[in-house]
Amino acid sequence: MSLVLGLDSSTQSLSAVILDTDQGIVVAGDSVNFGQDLPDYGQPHGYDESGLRGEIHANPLMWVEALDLLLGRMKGAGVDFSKIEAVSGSGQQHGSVYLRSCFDEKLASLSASSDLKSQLAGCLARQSSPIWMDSSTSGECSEIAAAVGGNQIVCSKSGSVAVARFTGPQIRKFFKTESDAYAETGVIHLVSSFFASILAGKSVAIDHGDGAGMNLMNLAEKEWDRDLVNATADGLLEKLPPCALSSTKSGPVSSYFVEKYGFSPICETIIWSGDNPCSLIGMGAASPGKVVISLGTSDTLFAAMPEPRTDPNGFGHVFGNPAGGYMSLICFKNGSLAREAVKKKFDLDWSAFEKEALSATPIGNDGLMMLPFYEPEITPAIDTGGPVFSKEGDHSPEATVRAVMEGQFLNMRAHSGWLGVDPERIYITGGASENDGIAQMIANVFGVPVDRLDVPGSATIGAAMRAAHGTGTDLAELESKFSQPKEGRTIAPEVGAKEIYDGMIDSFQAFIHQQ
Ligand code: XUL
Repeated sequence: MSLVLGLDSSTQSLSAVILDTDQGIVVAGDSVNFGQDLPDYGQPHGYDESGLRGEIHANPLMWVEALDLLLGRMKGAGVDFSKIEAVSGSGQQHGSVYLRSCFDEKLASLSASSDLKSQLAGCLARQSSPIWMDSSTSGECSEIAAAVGGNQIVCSKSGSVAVARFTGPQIRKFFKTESDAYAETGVIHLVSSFFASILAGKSVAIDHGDGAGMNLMNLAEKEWDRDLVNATADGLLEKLPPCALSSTKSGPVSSYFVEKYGFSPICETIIWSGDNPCSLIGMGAASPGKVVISLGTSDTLFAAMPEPRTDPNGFGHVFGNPAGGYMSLICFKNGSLAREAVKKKFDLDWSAFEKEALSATPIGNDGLMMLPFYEPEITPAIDTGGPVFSKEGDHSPEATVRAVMEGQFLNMRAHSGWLGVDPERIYITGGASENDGIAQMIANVFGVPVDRLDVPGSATIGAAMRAAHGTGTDLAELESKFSQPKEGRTIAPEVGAKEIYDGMIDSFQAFIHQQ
């Protein structure tokens, strides 16, 4: 028996899974929902909803408290952490945590008789963490791009044009608006490297997968890019942890976890990566060929890339592939948030959402199109102030359900052409991927069969697979055990559907451009 632990700190929850890599089975798992389990933070969806002008932050102490809660709950349920041989994790991308210089020292002397939150609270140089949903830094993006000679240069160096949610522009805003707190900051971590540091009991590196989502890392050199760093904020290089390969070991787990939860003192920690790079591993898509759509708070479309290739329109990104090489990613902010908004408006349950609405309406929705941008969208970067319909009037719940889904996946199709891949099959993951109606919609819009994997939670599974890979297990062997499509659940496109969507894609794009 060989057990590994994977953790995933996503927008709305912190989840854990334990894999037995010899037997190829999931042996335990649990999850803490920030809004439901830690209501005192007043962040029902995992972030502060009162931010102005596109500012979206979360409380890093909530994440820290969730870690104690999750491990305590699992231990209480009988999980024996002493058998875990390695641990790694996955974090929502781009979010950043600002820590005083005492962070490292504090981590080395954590006492198991207290909790993480009360011991780490004093280390925060900034009380809140900007997360990936933040769109408040367009001014800083322009300043960074101008300082290095334009967005083409930012993109050729970092794999993305300067992007509002990326960490560099967020750091620049902090540097400009809270210069004293910036000066007091000793180290800036991503969500992933922050958690990895807590587990290792010392400040650890940022991996190439998540590091590429900062507009600070030089993609070719896999090191901080001096021009980008200097264009972002004074003295930043000294505040950044090193960049490292995703498979880097960071030593045995901190004694805090040994004493409090019974981990073995020789349990190895592997640095964490971003949720999308971890999902690439969990989906068995580390080698080029598989296209994945992840349906979470955000919807993303990603694939491993043989060579880095950037999006001429500036929406797509190139990140490091945790297995080596590169991956492409396109992120759509209005994922489950938009689907939930429609469900809530009409008080629908999942079966209504899935079946009745789609069977009651024709493919193409009689020409009714919707831009489902409840929140300012990332791809395309547009703020419509809410959903926009192509026809006026009161639309029925059924037509609205179809409209939100057709809008989401037509938008995805319209913005993924630059990848230059013509998938023969699409693999889907994330909470909403279990919904057959959504799976059918994706199959119809893209005109290819859609598959789901046997085990849910590809980011968490991918994190656990990375823990095993980092300690010597062959990735192909792990994929053959944990990344297999669920038998009998392939969804084929309906006859004639693709042709209808082929005919709609130009008018959908024109509809976007009218806004
Ligand atoms: C990717 C992105 C989101 C977050 C969500 O660039 O911003 O998918 O990683 O957790």
